[in-house]
Amino acid sequence: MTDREEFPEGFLWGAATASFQIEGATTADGRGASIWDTFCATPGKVLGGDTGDPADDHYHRHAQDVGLMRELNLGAYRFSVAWPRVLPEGSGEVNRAGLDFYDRLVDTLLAAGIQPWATLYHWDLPQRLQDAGGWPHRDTARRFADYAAVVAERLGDRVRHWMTVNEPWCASFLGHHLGVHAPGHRDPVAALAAAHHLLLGHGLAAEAIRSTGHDARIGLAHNQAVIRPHSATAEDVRAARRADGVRNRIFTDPLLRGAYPADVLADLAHLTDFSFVADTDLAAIATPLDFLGVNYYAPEWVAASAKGLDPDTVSGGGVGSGEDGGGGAWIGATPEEVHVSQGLPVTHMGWEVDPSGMYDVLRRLAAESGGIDLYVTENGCAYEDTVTGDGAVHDPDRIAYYEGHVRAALEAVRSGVPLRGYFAWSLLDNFEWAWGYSRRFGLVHVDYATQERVVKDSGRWYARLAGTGRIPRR
Ligand code: GCO
Repeated sequence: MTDREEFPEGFLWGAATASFQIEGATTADGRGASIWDTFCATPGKVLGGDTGDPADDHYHRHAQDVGLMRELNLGAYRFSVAWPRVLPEGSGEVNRAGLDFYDRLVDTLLAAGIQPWATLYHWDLPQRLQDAGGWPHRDTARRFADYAAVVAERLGDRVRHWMTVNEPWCASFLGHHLGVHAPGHRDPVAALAAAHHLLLGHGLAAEAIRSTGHDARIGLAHNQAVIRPHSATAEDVRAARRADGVRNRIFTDPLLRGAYPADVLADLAHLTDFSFVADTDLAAIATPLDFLGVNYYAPEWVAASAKGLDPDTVSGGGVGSGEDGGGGAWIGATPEEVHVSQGLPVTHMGWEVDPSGMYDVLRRLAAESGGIDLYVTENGCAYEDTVTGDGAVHDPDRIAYYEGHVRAALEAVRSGVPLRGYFAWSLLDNFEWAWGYSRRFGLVHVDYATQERVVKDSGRWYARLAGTGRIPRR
């Protein structure tokens, strides 16, 4: 290892996106409807009534965007496959035109010397499967494995790295408990069943991918929260344990240990007896991971109650690690438990900027995951951007965010964490879920009216980092 500014030789630098957030073309070439198309069409659910069109029209502009990836010196590109493009009804007949798009994308990436890293589920469940019960319904896990097999059969000769599910916490709890993501339900028991079936779907899909016989390395992208007690009181420490259980360990324990944590089962006993878990499920979920993807944005602080705290600094539990949870109590929280902001600088999402959380999350997951490779599969920030008269986007805050978090990641690597790569979120400004197009995370600015792309100063900074493995001096 060289000095404190340089990553190890071979460290992988990439950028990440997701199908619904960038592709547009929501009805092109046989694509079926997803739950996010339905959610967007439901008045009041998405800011400004924004939808998945036009997004970045990536479906038609992928070759141009791969050119931008080359300009940024990316070694890898993390994208997601839209299930409803491949199986418009969620199961049954394959839409060849849908698969053909991903075929073209993969070939274009390989021709550019960029590794394709594919996420199979980044929240765009086919509506037809939602109509049949969605993730609270066990059969959806099996349909997911069938879909994974179709995609892996077609792309597995060229795609080596697979993430089955992106952020099961968001898909289950934001979608089924807080209701701020599709399908917009507020049913804690259904949310817990959805969380379980997303994990089961991961396990079954991993088996399906491996059964193709292609050389596959399989992981999952988990948004592990860094949850800190607001104070050292026993009550706040207990609140942090409880929040950590339902935010993190309810996923990492089944994945890494093959069991749900006893304290979480006890904390949730008033809601469910977990009878939706079948005898063979946890063995399937705990199938060995080849790597673990870590999506990290911001730490969060919790307290047992708002008593004595500045009311302007507290919000309902359940606002996970930087996700737009929007308040409400996290699963199983007492009515009093809250999140407490610390008055740190915030991004345009209102997420507090504290790079030490990156070091903490990597150290913790390295300790819990038994030495498997870790990749930061998402890290980035939203700030308000404008294209200046000289046709540039000057975004010093975003550069500062990346520099701080990449430096923290390097410190983790120097401490022995087996972090093998980092994917910036995101390559392009894109559809930020319930925030619509109002939040810009891209290294590249997108004018949604003209579809013009402009590489931001942060994109130029990242290109120097990705091209040298050294943290650029400013
Ligand atoms: C997530 C998703 C991304 C988001 C990004 C910013 O982590 O929520 O994977 O789709 O857009 O994280 O919120």
